[in-house]
Amino acid sequence: MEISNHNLRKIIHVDMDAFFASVEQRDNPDYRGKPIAVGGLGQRGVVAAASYEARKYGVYSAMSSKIARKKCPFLIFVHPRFEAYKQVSDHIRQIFLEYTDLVEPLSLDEAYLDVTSHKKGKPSATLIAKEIKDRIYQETSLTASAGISINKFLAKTASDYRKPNGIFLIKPEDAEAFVENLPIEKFYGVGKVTAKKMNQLGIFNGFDLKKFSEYDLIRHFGKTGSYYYHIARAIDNRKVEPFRAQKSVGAENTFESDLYEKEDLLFELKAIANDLIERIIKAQAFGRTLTIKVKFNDFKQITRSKTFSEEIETMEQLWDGTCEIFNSVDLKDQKVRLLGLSVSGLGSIEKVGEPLQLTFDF
Ligand code: DCP
Ligand code: CA
Ligand code: CA
Repeated sequence: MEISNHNLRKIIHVDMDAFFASVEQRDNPDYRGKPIAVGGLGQRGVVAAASYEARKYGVYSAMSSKIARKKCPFLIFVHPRFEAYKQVSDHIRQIFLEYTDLVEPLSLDEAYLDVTSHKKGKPSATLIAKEIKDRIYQETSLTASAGISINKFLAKTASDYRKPNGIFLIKPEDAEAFVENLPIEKFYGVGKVTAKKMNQLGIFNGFDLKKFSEYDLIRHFGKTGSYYYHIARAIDNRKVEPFRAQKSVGAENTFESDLYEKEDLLFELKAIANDLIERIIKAQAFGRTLTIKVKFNDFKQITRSKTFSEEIETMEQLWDGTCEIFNSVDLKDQKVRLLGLSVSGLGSIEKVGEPLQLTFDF
């Protein structure tokens, strides 16, 4: 597929280096330059984070402390301090938000930023990423790695490419070749088990992956097959969703007196839908599943849902969907004391292949 410079986005992925371990080394001069493991305490402990010095010995996250100790006899085990990590996490998030509102944290130490349009008047996404890295270092004394590209998948892959303290840009015109040469185990979303299964199918890099049809990949890997099909072609149209952690967004109203007439109920429902669409747009929280909640005057409650083929992004879509579901609800001649509407199914990995229309110069 041809990648043109029109309809492209600018996405940055930032990920802190050896996060928990680096915070401990920062706050404890004794640990600096030494192999340390955060966590892993106790008989059956597991390493949460390993400093880069420890990694030289082959100590990694999720390794049992027993094995870690064998690999590195001088390894220093350190108790985690989650408040300290949370504080850094909040701090870097504030930095990100100075550049764009479209910040989607993936975990405490990493986030996607959509800087297609941003708040600082910078000429390039790479300069923004560099400035963010510098500011993180100046303000927290910690290093981060950043990846820049046209979508989430490529930006995430890029941030990993020059770790630690690295920055890497995958240019639009290089994206396909980059993915073709990428070893399959380096693909975000391909774990050890999947990598092994892919190897058995003769897939060792992006080039091999591209030889498989979407149909065959879905046959072998289920729904995720579609994700693999698209990322093999450097396509990932998932949006950066600031409120991704949020699973649903809703609005409801309890009436001053119970309602009975259908037209009264529809009138109230429309007001609730108006509230909801405002929240959806504000949070950029688009989902495909719409749920109506009805609480009767005896406090019994029912919910009815429907999943639509498209995400609900406009009042028209929301209202059409609401009427469709509401008309199928049997109210059994009972009085209603509360109505609610919610949208769920926000931002899923299956959306990678959906078309996206945007215009800007990279
Ligand atoms: N973490 C954890 N358990 C794991 C993996 C990670 O508790 N199995 C915690 C500790 C890490 C933090 O999450 O410091 C961030 O995880 P990353 O995967 O980003 O790894 P690091 O930041 O430690 O290292 P890297 O420099 O490779 O990003
Ligand atoms: Ca990290
Ligand atoms: Ca991380």
